[in-house]
Amino acid sequence: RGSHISRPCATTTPVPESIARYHTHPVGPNQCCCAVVQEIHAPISTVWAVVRRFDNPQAYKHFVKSCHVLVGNGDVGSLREIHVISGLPAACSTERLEILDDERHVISFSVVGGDHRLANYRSVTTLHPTPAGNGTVVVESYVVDTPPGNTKEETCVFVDTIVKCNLQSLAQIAENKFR
Ligand code: A9S
Repeated sequence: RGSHISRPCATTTPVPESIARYHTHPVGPNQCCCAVVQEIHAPISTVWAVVRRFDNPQAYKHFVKSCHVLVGNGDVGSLREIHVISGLPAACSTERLEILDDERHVISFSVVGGDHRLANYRSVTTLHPTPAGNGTVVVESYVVDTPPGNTKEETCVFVDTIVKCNLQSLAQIAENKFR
């Protein structure tokens, strides 16, 4: 894709090659790409049941006030419109489900509209068993256009903060369900 170069997203926690391949995105010169890793003390099946619901992101994303499915039944190609709580530099976002793989536990969506500054946002979330085998490691990576007036670093700090909040909330919910 022109000047887009595929490379694995940067993480502070190292991830094995077998996982990194899901988080290798084409990244343009005016885009940035980062990834967040979260360990959850609950089985993959419990975490996946929450994460796979494209129609219900507000179950764990506290910034989402409401979600309406515009097109589809939660299968690939479905479109949703989310409205976000006040205090954020946005009110709504239109998002398309890109991948939903119940075997490999991969979900991906892209932002196709809205009134925010995260143009061309696309994320991939994957679930993996912890080495001990009774927990889940969540890896969520994203690519996004660097908004005019911001640096790549600023953009990654902003988005990482949101994704970390989402994954910490996901951990709490899954751990409470499993307990
Ligand atoms: O929803 C996600 O999985 C991740 C992010 C980073 C969502 C960001 C957001 O919905 C806001 C929270 C409203 C922040 C969008 C698309 C733009 C923002 O500015």
